Amino acid sequence: MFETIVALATPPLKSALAVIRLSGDDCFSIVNKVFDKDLLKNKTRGIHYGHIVDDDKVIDEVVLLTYVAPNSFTGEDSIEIMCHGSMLIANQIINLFLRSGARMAVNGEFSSRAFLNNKIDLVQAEAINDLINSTTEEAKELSMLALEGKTSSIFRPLKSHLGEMLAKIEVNIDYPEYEDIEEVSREYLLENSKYLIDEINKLINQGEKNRLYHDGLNLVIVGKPNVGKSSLFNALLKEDKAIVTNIAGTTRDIVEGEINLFGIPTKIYDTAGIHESKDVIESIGINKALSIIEKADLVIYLLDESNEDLELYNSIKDKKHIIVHNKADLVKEKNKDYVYISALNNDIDPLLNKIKEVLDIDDLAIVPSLNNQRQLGLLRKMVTDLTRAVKDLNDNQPIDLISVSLLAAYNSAIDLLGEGNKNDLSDEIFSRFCVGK
Ligand SMILES: Nc1nc2c(ncn2[C@@H]2O[C@H](COP(=O)(O)OP(=O)(O)OP(=O)(O)O)[C@@H](O)[C@H]2O)c(=O)[nH]1
Ligand SMILES: [Mg+2]
Repeated sequence: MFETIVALATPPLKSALAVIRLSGDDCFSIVNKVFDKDLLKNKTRGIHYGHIVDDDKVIDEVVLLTYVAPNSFTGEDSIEIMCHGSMLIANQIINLFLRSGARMAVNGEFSSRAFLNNKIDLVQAEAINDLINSTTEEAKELSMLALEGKTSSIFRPLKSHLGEMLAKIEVNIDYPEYEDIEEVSREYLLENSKYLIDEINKLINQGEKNRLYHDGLNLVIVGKPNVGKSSLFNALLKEDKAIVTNIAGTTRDIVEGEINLFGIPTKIYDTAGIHESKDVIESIGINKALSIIEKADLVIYLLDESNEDLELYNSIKDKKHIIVHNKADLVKEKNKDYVYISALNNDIDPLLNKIKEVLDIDDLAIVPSLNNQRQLGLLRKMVTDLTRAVKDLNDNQPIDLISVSLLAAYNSAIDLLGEGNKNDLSDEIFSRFCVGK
């Protein structure tokens, strides 16, 4: 029994049309109370034109889409109302439904109902939110793969494989007296645990790469004064945003910009040139530059023909970084191992190619992947549990003990798809969604 929920599914702004959504056992009877046609006489999936009325007063002329359980997104009886896109009208209609017995939906409650009613698994539910938040074509494609269930279906066979191993152990432990039951061998468990570890590690690698499409990338440009950081920033942004002059110490504050870098939503930070400075303002800028390195997923350490600054190099060397030589137009003899660019001339392709290489983007074809923190965390936990099983098998530990580790891995697989205790999971995950989704 599900209470009937209602929410505005479109943005709360003036627009041509607004969509109000209801879902739950009573939605036909609730809407029927304020609609000037009888929806209960013939409860079917359909489109209905009519008026929303409050006693005799017409609130709006609307079109209703009706869905009958289980053939709806949520798996429940659902109705979508298209009204005129005035917030006054939308609020009046929603208030009528609230008075008639519906309650306001909380964030993500429609998706959470779809999940609770087994219309979608948890990976698909998370994809709905990813889809809405996608800012690049690639991120959208990844979300669609997950929403269509393709991502879950690359994982399900691994879960079944593990389930089969556990079932074999179970039979052996429960019925040791039956001689005709094939004894589960240590070799079988070892071989299959190793196989699963390899396969899950492949999923983790792919997920880590694809995660960037959703999470984005922070790219920080650092270097000594005057090497051309702001020029490179502008070239990447294709816009004259940062001030460029031939005076060392031009950039003081951090300048930020956003670009779509091979489908990855990327924030770029231009920083003050790092050197010993007595100037108070410049020193603050330099400290800001050093602290933003902490936030970087990728640092571009820009040099010109002047010497490298070892101290600066030390502060970035533990980060993923690329050393780039700017002002290639002035260089007579090039070192074949260096990445050369000329920011001034917008000649930055060698850097873009290097970024692709460092982020392994050529392999980043859009394939189904488990790529959010929750999913990756559970995959890593599975690897840890399976690795313990392998170690215990090698140490000749009892099969009971090994089954504990395998069962722990299996439970993570269940959590990943959201097949365990659904109510435990849903609140935290769905609270990140929009209302009406
Ligand atoms: N020849 C040449 N000059 C360049 C190139 N890139 C930048 N410059 C020049 O180098 C000078 C400094 O450029 P900026 O981009 O302001 O350097 P910056 O690293 O941001 O400098 P600060 O903000 O002072 O740290 C300017 O005169 C640019 O025109 C390049 O590829 N070739
Ligand atoms: Mg600058």
